[in-house]
Amino acid sequence: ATVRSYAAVDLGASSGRVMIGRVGTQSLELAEAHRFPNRPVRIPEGLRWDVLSLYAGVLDGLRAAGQVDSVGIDSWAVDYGLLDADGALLGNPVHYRDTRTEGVAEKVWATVPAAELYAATGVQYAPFNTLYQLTAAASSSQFTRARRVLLIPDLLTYWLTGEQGTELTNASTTQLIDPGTCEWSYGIADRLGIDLGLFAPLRRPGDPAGSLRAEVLEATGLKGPVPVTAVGSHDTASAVAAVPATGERFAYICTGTWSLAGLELDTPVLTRESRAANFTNELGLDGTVRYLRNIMGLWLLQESLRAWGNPDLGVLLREAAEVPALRSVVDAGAAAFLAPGRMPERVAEACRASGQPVPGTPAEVTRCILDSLALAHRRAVADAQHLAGYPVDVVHIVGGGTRNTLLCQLTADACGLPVVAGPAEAAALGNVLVQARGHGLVGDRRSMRQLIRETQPLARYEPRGSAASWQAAEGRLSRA
Ligand code: ADP
Ligand code: LRH
Repeated sequence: ATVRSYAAVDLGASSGRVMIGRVGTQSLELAEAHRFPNRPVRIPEGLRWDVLSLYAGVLDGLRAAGQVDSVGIDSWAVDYGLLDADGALLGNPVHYRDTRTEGVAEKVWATVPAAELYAATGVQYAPFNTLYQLTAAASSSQFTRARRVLLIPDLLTYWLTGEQGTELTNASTTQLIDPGTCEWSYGIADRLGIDLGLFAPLRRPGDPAGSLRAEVLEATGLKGPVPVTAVGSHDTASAVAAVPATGERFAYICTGTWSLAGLELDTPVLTRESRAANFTNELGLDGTVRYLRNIMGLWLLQESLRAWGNPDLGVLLREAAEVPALRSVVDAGAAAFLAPGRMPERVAEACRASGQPVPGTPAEVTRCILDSLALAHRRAVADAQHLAGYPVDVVHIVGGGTRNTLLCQLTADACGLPVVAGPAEAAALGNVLVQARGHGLVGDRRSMRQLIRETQPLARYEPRGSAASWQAAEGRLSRA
């Protein structure tokens, strides 16, 4: 039987990796070729992605992966690089946690009211939506020289192949796409003076995106031609494609630096209630809608670990499991936790401000973070079902957070639903399978999910205890 190899480049906010997927009609194996840290750098002008070091990591990874039938790239959303008239990168891409967008949304809403923006784009409010970033950048001298905006995966694709495009699932996070038509929202861009000509033409998952340039072949030792295929280049789109669900009635939580919790739907939910609840309608494979809420996620723990000098995570999680449950909780959806720095102190301050016991030791802070995340998962899963009128009977957790068994169990307890956890490298698997689909090795989304279910290790967590303690904790937060 035919087995083909695909390289999935998956860039997360905490690490980048190049994974090799070997796919046959009944088989799927994933192996890590190379993993490298993603370290944003603060310079006088602000917080920036070190995109050259990421590109170097991609080249090292492709070299380690060896000969493959195709390459696909996904990364975190919303951020972009600017190219000048010669196609050269203008400065380092700005990090979505940079402060340049503070107060920008209000200015945008003075021209296009928030309600109209939501009706047209379906995108939740987040200060870092590309729309607000472009508005913040508009008057800079760098921006006036820019002739092209390439989202991060599209920028790396351009460097690998010399070809420019804008992949749709990631474009849907810019707040400039109409989720009903899956085309640019020309009206919104026009009113805000955003030149959509800066973006390269849209491409969809599965579309060809060029082939590795001769220089890249030389740098990686690969033999050409090696095609690059557009995948769900938003990491969350690729991760959702790899949720190993059996039926349709499931919720998912993609856990990594962020927790993205919600549903896969056929049509967007653009109601007033949905906007008030800050749910987003991002695009997935085959025109599906990823109806979800952004939750701060394991960022809260990553930043705390950094503050503590990176102690052993396994030991800390075992200690946290011994701390009494739900002593204090914070709102893990709050934008107050977006910026880097002083995380244990900020968590403790939030507990103090809401009149709850203040966690002191790293184990106590960790427990508070995990309880708070589980609580935010519970709220998002409940709100999504209610707002979309779409009840579910199981919650799938995918991404790096599936390695945190305490978080998985707490999420099952909080949601009062069984949790199926895995795969941990969901984004890479979704990336691989879209490439394999182009070669006819897998069929529709259902069969992609089935192949993952049959080949990848999954763990099941049954809900324990009663909902009462979670309801009470929710009450403490809403009074805060
Ligand atoms: P991203 O793609 O956003 O960079 P990942 O999906 O790689 O994030 O998930 C990273 C997170 O997974 C880490 O912040 C950590 O909390 C969690 N994680 C990774 N390995 C383990 C582990 N062995 N035990 C518990 N948690 C883990
Ligand atoms: C997760 C993610 C998420 C976005 C955020 C900026 O990696 O792509 O879906 O909202 O990064």
